[in-house]
Amino acid sequence: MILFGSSLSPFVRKTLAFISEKGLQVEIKPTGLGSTDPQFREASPFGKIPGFRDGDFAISDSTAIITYLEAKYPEPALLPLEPKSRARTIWYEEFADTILTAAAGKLFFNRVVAPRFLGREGDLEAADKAEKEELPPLFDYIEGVIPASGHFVDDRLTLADIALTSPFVNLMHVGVEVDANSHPKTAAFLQTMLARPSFAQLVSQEKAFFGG
Ligand SMILES: N[C@@H](CCC(=O)N[C@@H](CS)C(=O)NCC(=O)O)C(=O)O
Repeated sequence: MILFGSSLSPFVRKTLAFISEKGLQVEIKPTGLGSTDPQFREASPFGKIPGFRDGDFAISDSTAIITYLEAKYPEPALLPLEPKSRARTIWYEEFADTILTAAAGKLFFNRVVAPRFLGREGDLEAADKAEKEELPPLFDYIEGVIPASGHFVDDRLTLADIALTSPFVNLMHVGVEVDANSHPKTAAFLQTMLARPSFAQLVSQEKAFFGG
C-alpha cells in the first residue's frame, strides 16, 4: 500500500495514525501540495493529499481511504457497527475534518504553510482572528462532550479519537496548546492520544522537521 502526502496535513496524519492503529504497513510517498506526479494524480485527480494506492486500486480522500481499510481489515474495529455509535463516530470525524480543521487550518496555513512552503506571507490577521474567535467555542464544545472514559465513542479507541486528535497537532506546531486548567478533559485526552505510538512517531518526525 502506498500513501501519497505529508503528515503535516491533518488529513494525512489522521490516515497514517489510523493505519498504524490497524497494525498495517504503508509506504509513504512524500507528496507536497500541487504535486503533478502522475502516479499521485491518478490516485488524487484534484491533487489533494492524501492519495492512496493498494495494488490496482487507487483513491483519494482520508475518509474514503479509511472506509476502504476498515472494510478490508475489520480488526481491530475502529468504526463501530452499532448504528448510533457509527453515526457519532462519523460526526466527530466530520467535525474534526471540517469545522475544527477549518479553524486550525487558518492558523497553520497563514503562520506556517504560506511562509515556509509557498514563499509568501500569510494572512496573520486572519490567523489571529481564528485563534481568538473561532477556536474557543470549538474547544468548549469538545470539553463538554468528552466522556469520563476519555474516548469519544463507546468508551474505547475509535476513528473519532484519531480524527479529533489530528488537527490539534497542527495547532501545536503554531504554539497553540489546550489549557489544562480551563479544559482538563481535552488536555488529558490529547496527552493520552499523543503518547500512543500511532501519533507519537509522526509528531516527533514533524517536530524534528520544524527543528524542535
Ligand atoms: N477531504 C479531503 C481533504 C484533503 C485536503 O484538503 N488536503 C489538503 C492538505 S491539508 C490539500 O491537499 N490541499 C491542496 C489543494 O487543495 O489543492 C480529505 O479528507 O482527504
